[in-house]
Amino acid sequence: MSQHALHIEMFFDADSATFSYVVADPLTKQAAIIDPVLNYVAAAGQVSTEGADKLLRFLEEHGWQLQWILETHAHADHLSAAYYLKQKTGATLAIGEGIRKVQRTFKAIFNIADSELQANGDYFDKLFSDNEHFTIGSVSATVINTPGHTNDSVSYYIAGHLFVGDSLFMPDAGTARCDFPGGDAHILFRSIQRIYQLPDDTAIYMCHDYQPNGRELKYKTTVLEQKHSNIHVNAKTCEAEFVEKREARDKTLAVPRLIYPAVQVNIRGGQLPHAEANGQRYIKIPLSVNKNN
Ligand SMILES: N[C@@H](CCC(=O)N[C@@H](CS)C(=O)NCC(=O)O)C(=O)O
Ligand SMILES: [Fe+2]
Repeated sequence: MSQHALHIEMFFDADSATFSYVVADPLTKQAAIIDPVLNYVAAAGQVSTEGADKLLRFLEEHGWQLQWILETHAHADHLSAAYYLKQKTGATLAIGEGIRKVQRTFKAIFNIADSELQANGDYFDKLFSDNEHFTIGSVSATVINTPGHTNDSVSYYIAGHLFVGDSLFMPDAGTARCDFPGGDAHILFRSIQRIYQLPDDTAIYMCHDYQPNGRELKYKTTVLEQKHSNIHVNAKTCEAEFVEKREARDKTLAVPRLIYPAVQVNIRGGQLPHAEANGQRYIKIPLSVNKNN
């Protein structure tokens, strides 16, 4: 196995505070991209691919081929560049099998026709089950289901490196919110216990960092550091204590700025909604009307 040769490169999208990663096996020149971001200006409805093009340039410069596009979950805060990258490279787009539930939930919310979304994992090439193994070139990787933030959340364990999506954040930021449809703080706690079973020196890579108290940007920590000092779940925290803390914080959080555009594109694997009869694609926003007004 070429564990020693693994190359991990972090890319940061400042607009959504999202980390994307290129994980490559230089021996076989095969690579994966985790959680790529599609740039989006909401007011203008303007989609562009600068971030994804940077990833493609990086692969090209190294002579690496994109084998996998891996989503840790259907993101609610940014659009995914997965479909764009898939079109450009022919790579396999994968996500956890819980995406079916997420698709079902949001298909109803957005009133999407069966002809456009079946909610059976369509739009993705590969649905991972819990503990499933796969390889990036000659490097072996394992999928660990880590739901709680969303139903489809997974972490990718790749040769001693764990990409946790939105479950844990840096120790001083704690954990991801659990108040989206399908989110559950009890379930997130149990997912985190699974992560804490991994060896202490396992490197943990964030999907976001919101830089609490204005500290410098951080994207990497270890299982040991999390167990020692995560402000929401350390080695001694019990489930009830976590759930109380998590739910209290969730009540204070605003709806993510891009939740509607992001979710309706990301349940389609990063594809924009079908064009209407006039050839134009639209993003839908379900309105909630205050009856007192
Ligand atoms: N202000 C950000 C918030 C994004 C957000 O809610 N992020 C989720 C992950 S998708 C989260 O867990 N946030 C935790 C927190 O803000 O404490 C936005 O509007 O996009
Ligand atoms: Fe998220």
